[in-house]
Amino acid sequence: MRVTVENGRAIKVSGDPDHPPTQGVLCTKVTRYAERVHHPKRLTQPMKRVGRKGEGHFEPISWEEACRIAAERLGEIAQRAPEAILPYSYAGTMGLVQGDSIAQRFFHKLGASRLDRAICAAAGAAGLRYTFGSSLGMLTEYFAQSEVILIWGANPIASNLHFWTRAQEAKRNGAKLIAIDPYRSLTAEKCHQHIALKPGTDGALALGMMHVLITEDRLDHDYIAAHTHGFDALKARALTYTPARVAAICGIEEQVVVDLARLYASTRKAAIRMNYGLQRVRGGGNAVRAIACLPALTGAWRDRAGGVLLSSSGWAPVDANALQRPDLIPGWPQHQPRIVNMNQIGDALTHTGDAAFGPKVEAIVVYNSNPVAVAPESAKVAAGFAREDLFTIVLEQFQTDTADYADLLLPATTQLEHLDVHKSYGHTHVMANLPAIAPVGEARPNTEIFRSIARAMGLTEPALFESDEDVAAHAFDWSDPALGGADWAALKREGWLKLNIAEAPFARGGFRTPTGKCEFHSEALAEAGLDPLPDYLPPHESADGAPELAARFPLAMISPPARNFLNSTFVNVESLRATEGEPHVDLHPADAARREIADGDEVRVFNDRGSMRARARVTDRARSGLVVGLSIWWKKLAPDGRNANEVTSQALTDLGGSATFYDCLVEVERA
Ligand SMILES: Nc1nc2c(c(=O)[nH]1)N[C@H]1C(S)=C(S)[C@@H](COP(=O)(O)OP(=O)(O)OC[C@H]3O[C@@H](n4cnc5c(=O)[nH]c(N)nc54)[C@H](O)[C@@H]3O)O[C@H]1N2
Ligand SMILES: Nc1nc2c(c(=O)[nH]1)N[C@H]1C(S)=C(S)[C@@H](COP(=O)(O)OP(=O)(O)OC[C@H]3O[C@@H](n4cnc5c(=O)[nH]c(N)nc54)[C@H](O)[C@@H]3O)O[C@H]1N2
Ligand SMILES: [Mo]
Repeated sequence: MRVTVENGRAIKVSGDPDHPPTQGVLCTKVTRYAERVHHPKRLTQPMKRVGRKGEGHFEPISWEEACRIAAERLGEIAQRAPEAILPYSYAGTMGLVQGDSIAQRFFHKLGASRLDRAICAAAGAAGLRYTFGSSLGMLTEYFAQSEVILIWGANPIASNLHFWTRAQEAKRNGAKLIAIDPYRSLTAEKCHQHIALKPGTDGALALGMMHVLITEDRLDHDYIAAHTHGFDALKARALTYTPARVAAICGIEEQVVVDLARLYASTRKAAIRMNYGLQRVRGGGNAVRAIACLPALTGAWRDRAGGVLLSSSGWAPVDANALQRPDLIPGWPQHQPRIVNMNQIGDALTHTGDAAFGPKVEAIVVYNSNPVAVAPESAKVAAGFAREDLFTIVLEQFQTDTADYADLLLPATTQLEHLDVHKSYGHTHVMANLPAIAPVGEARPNTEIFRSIARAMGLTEPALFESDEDVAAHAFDWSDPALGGADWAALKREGWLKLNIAEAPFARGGFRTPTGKCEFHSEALAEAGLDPLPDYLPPHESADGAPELAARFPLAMISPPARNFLNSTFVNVESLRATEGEPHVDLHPADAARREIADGDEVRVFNDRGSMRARARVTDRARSGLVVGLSIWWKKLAPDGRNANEVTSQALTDLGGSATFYDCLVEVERA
């Protein structure tokens, strides 16, 4: 990204035309980044709460005073019960420096609780890890040469524009594009075919495809023999998934399953772009694993335009230990502080503490995240944050729904103001993020805020006081061949570096699993007491998984990203919010008619966990039985002060402990 600066203000951001993966294009929301940075409501001073919790009333204080208050409260708790302190962070910035470097070191040094950062991608990451050994996949540039592209649980026009550019290039060259998504998304409507399966049934569809590949012998036997592990076991499993059975599970036609498998096997230039949308359900880890097995069955990996991509982040040799220093934990590794899953923050903050859970959470420090808006079962999350006896520090750029609950609200810099280094999960370049302008107001980088608090606490551990430059310089294992001998100075100079990865990375095997093969059968899963083979697991909340619940709440709700928002970021940027309008839910005409709901009616979406209001759009974009509420709205910018996470659940996925945002039964009525 290039920034145009005038008199110390960023007036424009634009894509860097020399950067191969993005080719000078920014997505809609990020083109508005300068508007966000200089927004009149940017937080510019440290503040402390006045008035009741959650009211959002603050008064400005000095940084010195803020650090003194933080140091006193955290210091007192750390002496008595360090695990009563909990950090909470995720995707505000995914930079390696402003994400989890000094912050993690600080919490490790205190012996605080650890956070399982599983709100987004953990099920898919586990699925890939058990199959390929890491989050590895096809190189994004070669999708342009594919002949068949399955866009599976992904909406790249909204959420991964640079991939969509490649897919369109392939389309112009004659490739066939197939969207697999319960919803006719912006992307699905531009594909040649849209397979609208029931949410959470992707694992069954992949196993049904395998059934056809096996029974019609559309397999690459040499590839399977040389580079895969456990084919006979997988075959036995897949043979139980006849196209008829799969069609019934997925709510699609039997012939669709057969044709999809045949088309997929018709060329080695068959590419799959999965994305995380399909793994936010109970069986998400297994679904990713099943899909990840497909290119090894047909030998698509032999061609650089064949294979599968969910995340490419594992190609970057990030040195997590150097960044985060788990060795700073007192008593490490014998002593391992408890781990709290961030998806269950509602339960964690409302727990009074016992032997199994450990101490009650007394302090939470939130940075790079807006849990009151983004975490599931929001009423519980808000109830937790509303506790008068919880000491809450929020590092933020804006007064978000979460910031309203802070005792201390500390102003943080944006990417234009601080130094960082990034990997990607959609392409295979690493990038330096250099500050373009001075911090706005008194804002400080996350790193500097944690250094300041550590100093006020009298901590002396040198790792807590390393500069951002020093942290960045150690973010990668520079001796890794993927970096081709480069170092931080080179990365800073060039802005970005392409990782050295073979064009067709698994053409000759070389998976990073214990067997070195693509593991259809995983010994590691068996050892963990889990199913060693991929399988279909019905959603927690579905007619198959919970018939009584489904009788009361017959509609499946998903809440994928709106095009103009980035999770809950950008919702407060007026120009972008104006384009999204107001919270909507899309409902199929048959479901609407049954409830006497007309297009444009205000409706209430509800289940036992809570409810939200939205404007109904009656449209066959949603398959029957499905409700779609594009997200993630700031609660306080929605007419009823609520968003989709009022109804989502804290239940976790099969693998990885991920959130199950799209595994959620509701009922809808006219408000
Ligand atoms: N504009 C925009 N871009 C973003 C984001 C954003 O909020 N806004 N968020 C970023 C982040 S953090 C992430 S993780 C990615 C997420 O981006 P994606 O990985 O693309 O995931 P989602 O948008 O969650 O879902 C994509 C599609 O999956 C569909 N889907 C839902 N449930 C199922 C299912 O069970 N099976 C199948 N096959 N499809 C299903 C949804 O209808 C949706 O169209 O995008 C990133 N990019
Ligand atoms: N219903 C529903 N819920 C979802 C999802 C969904 O699809 N549906 N998607 C889930 C997914 S995939 C994800 S990744 C999570 C994302 O959830 P979060 O990680 O909470 O991401 P954001 O909502 O973007 O909020 C990030 C906050 O960090 C702040 N921020 C940005 N940069 C910095 C910085 O440098 N320093 C500090 N201190 N703050 C900064 C921003 O101002 C913003 O308020 O949401 C999840 N929640
Ligand atoms: Mo995410």
